[in-house]
Amino acid sequence: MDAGTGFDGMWAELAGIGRDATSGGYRRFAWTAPDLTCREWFTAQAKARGLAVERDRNGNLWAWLGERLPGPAVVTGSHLDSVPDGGAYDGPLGIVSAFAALDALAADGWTPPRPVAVVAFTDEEGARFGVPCIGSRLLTGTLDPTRAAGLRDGDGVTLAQAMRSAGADPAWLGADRSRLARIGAFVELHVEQGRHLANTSAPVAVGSGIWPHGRWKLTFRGRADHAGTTALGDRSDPMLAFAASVQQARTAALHLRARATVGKVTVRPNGTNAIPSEVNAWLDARASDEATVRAVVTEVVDAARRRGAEDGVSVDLAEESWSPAVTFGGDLAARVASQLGGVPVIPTGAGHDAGILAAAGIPTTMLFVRNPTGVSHAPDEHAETADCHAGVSALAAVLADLAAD
Ligand code: HGY
Ligand code: MN
Ligand code: MN
Ligand code: MN
Repeated sequence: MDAGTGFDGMWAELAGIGRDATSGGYRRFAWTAPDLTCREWFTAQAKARGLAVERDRNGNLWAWLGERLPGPAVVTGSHLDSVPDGGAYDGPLGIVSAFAALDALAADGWTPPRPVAVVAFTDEEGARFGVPCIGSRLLTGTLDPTRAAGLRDGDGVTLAQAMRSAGADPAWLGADRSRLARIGAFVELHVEQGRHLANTSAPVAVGSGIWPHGRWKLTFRGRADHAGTTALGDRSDPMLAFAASVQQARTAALHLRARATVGKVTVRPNGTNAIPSEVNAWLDARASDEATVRAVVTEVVDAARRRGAEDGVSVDLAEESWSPAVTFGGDLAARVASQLGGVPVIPTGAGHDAGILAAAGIPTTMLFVRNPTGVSHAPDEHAETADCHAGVSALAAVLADLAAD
């Protein structure tokens, strides 16, 4: 069966959910209406294939083929949620490709000797509640369920409230060790977020690992006052220490060969003619090793505090999430690469649920589909249909190979 047959129809359906007509980007935040519609789509696709569907204690969706078969499960999947104005492929490509790969295998008469599952992890981007990979972190016991339940979105709604509003019970949030123990291998197919493949003839690559990375909240507290009547010498303007932090993030990233981004800021009271009382900014820092990431954060905070000291502005730092460096199981990555006929093996600076499972000891690898723009977390993210089909064929081959163990 041509891998594309099942893919194209599913892709057209899913790509229409949660797309913002103005920006062309997606706004599928965890437990909001677009996310719930995507979940309904997932459930319908699974049922249409006779797969047993379940939502686990943490809100992750699982579609099982041969659930009662003996042996460790081969699991594939990704996420359905997005960043604000995200691209179409980040997450959904892995889900649609998983169903399409099972279609292609079924059409070739394949029946799994072991359980196989498609999983949609909840809230991978952390766009609403601030912590990425909430579903896989809770599954693996690497996120405290009480902290998770109490995480608030920009409107003050907690994760627990959002789950209840969607008919899910947050009381059961927590490590799911028996489920984790059932996973023999995990493969996540994902659009490449970057340009390793863009200038090559390879439509698909294998992931070698994920850079360590984290998120920190910086709080700058000054004193609100009138923009027109307050002399400069009388101000405690938190915006200045904030500006110093952003400038230092770039300076540090340059000389430490790291990546640092401040993409989210809130200002209180946020008035054109009022000196702010408080600025909150979120730093995303990543590098090839943990020490370098931490060095970036230290430089940023030190620069902010130097400026803050001049203005009587305090600077507080809170680590919101940490994702350790991950090397995908050497034998699994090498095996997948050989299975696919020697495709490139590339690292990624992007975080994934695959990284969380790998860090929990699950044999894990990733397949990346070429992105000609290299752009991600933006509407210009793209993958050619032919490359998506190549990804489906590669995933089908890998799933069959792993299930044959
Ligand atoms: O932020 C990331 O690295 C991923 O796309 N969630
Ligand atoms: Mn992403
Ligand atoms: Mn992703
Ligand atoms: Mn006034």
